[in-house]
Amino acid sequence: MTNIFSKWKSGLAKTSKTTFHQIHTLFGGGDIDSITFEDLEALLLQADVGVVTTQVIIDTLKKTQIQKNIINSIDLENELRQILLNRLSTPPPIEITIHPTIILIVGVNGSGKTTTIAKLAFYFQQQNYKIILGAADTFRAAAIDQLESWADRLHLPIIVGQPNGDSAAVAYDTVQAALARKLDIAIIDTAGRLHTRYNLMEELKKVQRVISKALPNAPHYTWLVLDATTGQNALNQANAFKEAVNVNGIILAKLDSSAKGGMVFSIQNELGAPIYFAGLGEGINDLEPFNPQLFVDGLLDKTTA
Ligand SMILES: Nc1nc2c(ncn2[C@@H]2O[C@H](COP(=O)(O)OP(=O)(O)O)[C@@H](O)[C@H]2O)c(=O)[nH]1
Ligand SMILES: [Mg+2]
Repeated sequence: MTNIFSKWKSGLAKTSKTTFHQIHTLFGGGDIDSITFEDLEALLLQADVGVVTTQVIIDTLKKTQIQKNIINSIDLENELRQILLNRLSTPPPIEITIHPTIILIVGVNGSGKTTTIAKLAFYFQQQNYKIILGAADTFRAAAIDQLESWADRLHLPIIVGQPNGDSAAVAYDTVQAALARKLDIAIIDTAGRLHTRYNLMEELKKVQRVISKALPNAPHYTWLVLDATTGQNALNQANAFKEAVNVNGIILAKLDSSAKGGMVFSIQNELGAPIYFAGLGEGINDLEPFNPQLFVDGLLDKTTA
């Protein structure tokens, strides 16, 4: 378990060092003075917690301070920790009761989709599920190669189409193959960008529609991969995806490269979808199920240098 904590801690080091550790320093011990809340607000905004969420956190902390008559800043910091924790939810368990369960991965170009798919496949492989990948990002030949090389390394079957081919057809074939081979999970990659004559959201809707023709009620999961380094900007993108395809889960990639990890505190509220996983590095093993306690402890850990 200590291992998992150190993974979260090092994965969150950038956000922690730039802002949350300063929050810890701000509280510093001793009495609370009048500037604490203003400085705290500035630091939360700097961590990309977002204007609305920052205000809610500050207001809640002020109310708690009065209600509980807190005069010591260490006690106040503990209240802040609790307030931050209360804003996050543990994701529901991922049910693989339907065979095959179809997982569609969407997100803008470069957000981390393909890498995340490899990590997810590895994660499910460890649980002895039989997996197939679908390379439905037909926009770039390199994208297909990238997923193929992951499939090779993980010894997984993969369905690929032609570069610039029909991505919905690849998705359909992947579901068909998963059914025919009696596999447990199909994970389907998609493009984050298309040729200008197409509309990405319309294309993704089509992919979803075609998948449901191959298997009713599929895709069972449509997960949006967000690039944590883009902070609050990721939320704007996310809303566009949510409107087009029924996103029912979030994966936060590149949390380790981000100093804007504070975005996590507004993400669930704004998108109304659970954060299932966080990317804490580029390695195959660097995808962790999202854990609010480890996240908050990793951010505010008192031993952070
Ligand atoms: N540090 C770090 N890099 C990541 C993570 N996830 C993806 N990347 C990197 O982000 C870049 C884009 O990833 P890719 O999977 O190709 O994005 P896609 O265009 O959405 O498929 C690659 O260089 C990945 O190695 C992560 O969790 N941490
Ligand atoms: Mg890709």
